[in-house]
This record gives sequence, C-alpha cells and structure tokens, in this order.
Amino acid sequence: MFQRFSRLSNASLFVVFSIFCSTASAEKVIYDTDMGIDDWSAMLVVANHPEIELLGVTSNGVGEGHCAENMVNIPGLLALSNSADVPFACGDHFPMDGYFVFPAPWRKQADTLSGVPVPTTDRVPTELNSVDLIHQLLSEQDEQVVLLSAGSLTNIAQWLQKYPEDMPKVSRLVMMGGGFDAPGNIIVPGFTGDHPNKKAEWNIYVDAVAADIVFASSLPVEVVGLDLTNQVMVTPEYAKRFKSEVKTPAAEFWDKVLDDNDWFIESNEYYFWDVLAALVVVEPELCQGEMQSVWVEHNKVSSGDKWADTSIPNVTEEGIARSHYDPATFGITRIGGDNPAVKICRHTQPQRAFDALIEILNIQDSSNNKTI
Ligand SMILES: [Ca+2]
Repeated sequence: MFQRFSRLSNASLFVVFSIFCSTASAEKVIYDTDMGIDDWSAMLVVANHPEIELLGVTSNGVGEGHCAENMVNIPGLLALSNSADVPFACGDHFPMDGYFVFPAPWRKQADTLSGVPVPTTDRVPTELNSVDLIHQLLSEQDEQVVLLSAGSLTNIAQWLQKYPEDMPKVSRLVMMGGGFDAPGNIIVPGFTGDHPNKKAEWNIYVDAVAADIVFASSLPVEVVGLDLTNQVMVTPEYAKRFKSEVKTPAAEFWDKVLDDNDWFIESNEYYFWDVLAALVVVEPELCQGEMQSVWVEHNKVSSGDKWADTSIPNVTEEGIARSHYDPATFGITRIGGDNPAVKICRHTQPQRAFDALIEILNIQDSSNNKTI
C-alpha cells in the first residue's frame, strides 16, 4: 500500500531553509483538531516545523471526524511527519449544547482521509481524554505553551471550565474559526444550500456555546477567521506547483489529497483555513489585525427544525437537558460587549503562506527512519 513512499522514505533529505535560521527556541504547541481535510496539512505543519515542539494532539467527535477514526488517523498522519510519537486523545462525541453537526458526507471524507492511505501504526490514544491530556501536558511544562485550535472549541471550553488554574500556562490560543466582515460558510450548495445562516463559520456553528465560553475567558486569543482565510485561496496552479515540489512522504500525502479534491479546488471555494492558523503560530506576521471584544450568538428556541440532528442525545455530557437553538443565528461571531479583547486577524501574506506550506511539508529529519 505504501510502496510509493518507499523511494522517498529512504532518501536522506535534510533541508534547512534560511527562514528557519532563528535563534528562538522551539514553540511548544498542543494541537486541537477535528480532523477535517484542512486539519491534515495543519497537523503536518506543526509536526514538521523545526521551530515547533509538538507536545500532543487532541480531538473529539464534535466536528468533522469521529473519535474512533480520529484515533487511527492521527497516529497514521503523524507517522508521515517528524513528530511521530506525540500523545493523542479524543474527547466528547457531541457539542456542549445544541444539535448542529457537519454534513454527513464531509464527516465521511474526514474519517477516510479522503481515501488517501497513511501508515498503519500500533499506537493507541492516551488513557486521558482530551481535556485531561491538555491539562497534563501544560502541567509538565515550565514554559508557556501555544494552543492551536482547528475545530470546534469544545475541548478548549471544557478545559477552561475544569482547569481554570492552567490559563497562565498558555501564551496564545491561535484558533481557526469565526468571521466578521466576510460572509459565513455554512451555506454550501449541494449540502446545505437552503440553510438560513448567512454569517456563521462552521467551527463556531457546531458548538457556539463552547466558543462563547472561550471568548468570555481571559485567554490571549488570536482569531484566524474567514476574513483572513478568504485571502488564501487554493488554485489549480498552486496544486500543480505543490506537486512539482514533493520530496517527502508528508508532502506526497498532501499532494494526493489535493488530487482527490481537484473538484473542490476548481470550485474556487477551497482556502487555507486550519493550515493558515498553524502557520500563524510560528509566523505571527501572517496575522495583522486589531484587538476587539467578541461574543457569539446562541439564541434558544423551543424546538428544532431540519437542521437539528436529533440523533444527538437530548441530555448533555454534564447531564443537563440539551437545548435547541435558532440555526439562522447560531454561531455568528459579533464584535462588541464586555469580553476581554482578542486579536482579530485581518490581513495576511498569501504568497508567504503558500510558500511556507511547501517548504515545511518537504522537511524530513534525517534521523527519522520511517517504516512505510
Ligand atoms: Ca478543522
């Protein structure tokens, strides 16, 4: 299955780029992911980047991937990187409140890694769930840690509620989610074409209650929302360039994913989302913006309509009756209110982001002998 990688895996590639010649010590990062398509390249970025020490990967079943598949796919993907052995965990299967979910076909694509194979490993998740793993990893560090969130904010909100004393250990929460001036991305023809919500972004929409808890906290948040990601559209020309520069198993994986999603790229609707947030972790200049207070709309209604997935248990993980919310407004991020100000990313450097993904995925540590 992985023969096509063998030619590359034996190559002694060790590439050092001038951009990485920094005297700064590695940034310690915990990556919280929902294992959608864009999360895969983001994970390869944080696992491969020479200026990042990846401490662990956490997920849950709230976003695109389901827990069972995530717990196989995360170590499989990590095996393609230079951080193959970091701990990983899953969390709750459902949002903190509400009944909203990603479309089933997207979840299937997430669970199957778009049909692109990764190595089979014998690695198992930690016995801790994601919330407790975040706490443990932070507790083990003397230095501050960056949290990178590329899915719903469920795990982060639950960690804030359970371990508020951990907050000083976090230097930044860089999150992909939300949007302010940009249109929302809930309405997708062929999947959710008649959805009434024109403003929300998916990561916030699937668990807006969790997102509101995070924005109400005093965490130093950097919001990589649709206003920023819309500036970095993946084009067929970029996919062609990426293919021409593949040198490692990680890059070869991502090239196959781009091949499988050529229809998506040709639709002019495929952007750097999670991967842009991953790049902001080590290249803060990719997020130019301003400080603002943010809150999240979540208006209760008496009953659900067709957008509510009533297969979700009607009692939350905390044992409270689950509420229905207005799908037309759920998850809309608004500027204003009294929450502590967060950094809203407004401008980025698309070419720098495009170049960085190619460079980082093509770094292969010569000491990392992969068995694929
Ligand atoms: Ca994601």
